[in-house]
Amino acid sequence: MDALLLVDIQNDFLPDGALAVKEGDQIIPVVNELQPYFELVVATQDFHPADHGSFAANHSGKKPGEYIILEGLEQILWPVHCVQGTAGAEFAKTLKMNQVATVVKKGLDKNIDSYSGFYDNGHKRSTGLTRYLKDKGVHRVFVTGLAADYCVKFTALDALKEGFKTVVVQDATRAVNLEEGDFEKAMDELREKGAKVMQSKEVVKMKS
Ligand code: VGL
Ligand code: ZN
Repeated sequence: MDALLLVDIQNDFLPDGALAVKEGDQIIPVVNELQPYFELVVATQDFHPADHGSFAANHSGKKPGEYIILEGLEQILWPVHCVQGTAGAEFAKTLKMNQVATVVKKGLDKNIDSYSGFYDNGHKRSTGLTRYLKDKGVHRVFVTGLAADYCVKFTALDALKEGFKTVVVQDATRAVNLEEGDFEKAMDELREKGAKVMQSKEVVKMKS
């Protein structure tokens, strides 16, 4: 069975959000169109406590884009985003949620960030997503969402490591692009590690 993964399609990653992804809103109609072709749809939600260690504001004198060591791991600092209980953490208003079977929350531990929907960045704690998908008989995942160079990339890389065939839907994701070219770099790395990069219209054709 195939599953469609919707990674972090939340207000703070849309163009007016706290950690805005350029054109992030443009993926929503694409993702909504894809959903009916899948028997299983799972969403992830970046869901930080206000005192999260990945926020520059929680480290005096630090600005977004700077690096620190957080509990032994290199951590790039972000603007405050996706704080539990705020509108920024909510799913995009136009994202269809009626088909979403479960929501996997991540980034809850203030001492470690979690880009992947499967594990924290130290690969210490599982979110339970692998077990959930395997119990449902999923062998292949199609990854969409935000952002291509962070949470989508790390979710897809972990999916490969966990033994899933992995497809990234290129027009259903956009990048933060802290450096120019990060989108292409992410797609290249994903292909190199064994993921397939497809267009949504190819996915529709294949599932029709
Ligand atoms: C993300 C940076 C920090 C993402 C989440 O969803 O790509 N990026 N938290
Ligand atoms: Zn985050």
